[in-house]
Amino acid sequence: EVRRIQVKVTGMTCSACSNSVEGAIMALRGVETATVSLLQNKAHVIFDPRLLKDEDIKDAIEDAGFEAEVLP
Ligand code: 9UX
Repeated sequence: EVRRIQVKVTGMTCSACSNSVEGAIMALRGVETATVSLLQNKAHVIFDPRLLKDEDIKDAIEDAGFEAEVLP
């Protein structure tokens, strides 16, 4: 059982930004896949909902220095 979410990420201006967001998400235990689109300002994350909450993903992105909003 996995959960998939899309997160709007604001503040990424180069591919190093999107790589660091991707790395910050992937570093969380329970994340299976994280793909970040610089052009779409979005992250797509697949994770184990027993280990992480949506809010944990948001917090990791914000700790990396970007604004994040989990999309409905
Ligand atoms: Mo390049 Mo992205 O300095 O902040 S990593 S713009």
